[in-house]
Amino acid sequence: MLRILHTADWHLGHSLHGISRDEEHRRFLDWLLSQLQTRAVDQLLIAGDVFDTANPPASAQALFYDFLASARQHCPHLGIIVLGGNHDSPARLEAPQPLLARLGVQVLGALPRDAVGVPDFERLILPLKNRVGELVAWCVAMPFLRPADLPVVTDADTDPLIEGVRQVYAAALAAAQARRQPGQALIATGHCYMVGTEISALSERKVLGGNQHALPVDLFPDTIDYVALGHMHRPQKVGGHEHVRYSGSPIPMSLSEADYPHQVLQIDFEAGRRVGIEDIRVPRTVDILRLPSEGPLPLKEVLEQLKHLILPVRPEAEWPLLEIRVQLDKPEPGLRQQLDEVLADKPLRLVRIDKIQAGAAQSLADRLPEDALQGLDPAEVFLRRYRERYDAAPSAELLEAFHELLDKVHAGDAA
Ligand SMILES: [Mn+2]
Repeated sequence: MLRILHTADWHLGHSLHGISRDEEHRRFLDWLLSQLQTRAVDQLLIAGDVFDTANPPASAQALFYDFLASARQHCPHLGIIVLGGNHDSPARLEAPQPLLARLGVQVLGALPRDAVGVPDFERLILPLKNRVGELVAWCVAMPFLRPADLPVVTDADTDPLIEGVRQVYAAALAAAQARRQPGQALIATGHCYMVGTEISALSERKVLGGNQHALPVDLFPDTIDYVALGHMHRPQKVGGHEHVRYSGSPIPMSLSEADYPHQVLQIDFEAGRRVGIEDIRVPRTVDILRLPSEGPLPLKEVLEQLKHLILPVRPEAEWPLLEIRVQLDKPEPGLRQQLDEVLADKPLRLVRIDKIQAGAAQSLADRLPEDALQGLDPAEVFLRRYRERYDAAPSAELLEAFHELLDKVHAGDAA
């Protein structure tokens, strides 16, 4: 028997419209620790984006290391594998490895290389032991792959990025197969964007230079018993494959992710075979309210609704985050003040006002407060403008073209 818990995309250190998520993360980690104990989990896989930024705040690092130390203390047999995501700094994630190895934690921030810079696929292959110390599975512990990690592919008929990733996985899987004995399971990880995944949230940054490089699911041959993926915040199976899964993030990373089911996955193996996958809902500490729930309404109606809103009393750290959607037919300079007045005695935190100007063809900059505009992702601005203009979502091709342009702009910034 081998029991694995798969999670990803914690984004420790995240803040949403200026509000710290530390308390939500702390509560998630407490809950996770209790799950690891009561479910007698053998191995915890964290498939990338542990931190929200390459240089996470001290509070986020403290949360992470406190969790790892507590896990060691309360679950002495637990193995933990930490993979770098596109948000993580590989070097920063790996820096405490000498210390963490003694706590049963293996960290792979980026594709490992030997002293002369040649990829060392053997180091990606980690043995997984069960409670009684038997080696029952192998894990191809693949972190997020950056373009510089990939071999140079010159075949003009293939996409060099996709083909490069394919070669890296093929080499690593071959190394794992060489060690695998009958009765041992094979597990792989990845932090990547796959063909057939639902691109929904704008908080999911794209991988490998754009969504056009979505990876095909046949990257993972049937010899693999389970693929633990990170990067997409909505939990999902890839291309209908039961065993190729994104766990999703444990807390919503943007207001638009409020309705996702937030969960971790438990996968059980018996004699080298996968015998069950269970999703375990993460309890939500802080609710996200988007009002009016039926969509933007005129200010008078919005104020009336808010006035009659009844909410349970909670500690301030648990007050719901509120987005208000209001329809305006003229500029309302006193808007924020009117909303603040009606919300003054409510246990709520207003984080965003979505103002829809009836009819007027204005720029987003005119109808959003400056702080809201700065908080917007360029892709979100594009999507909103497109929706305003054509009353529909842009096609996948158009979105890809947009991301390609965005990459070129960013590449120009970096140069
Ligand atoms: Mn990611």
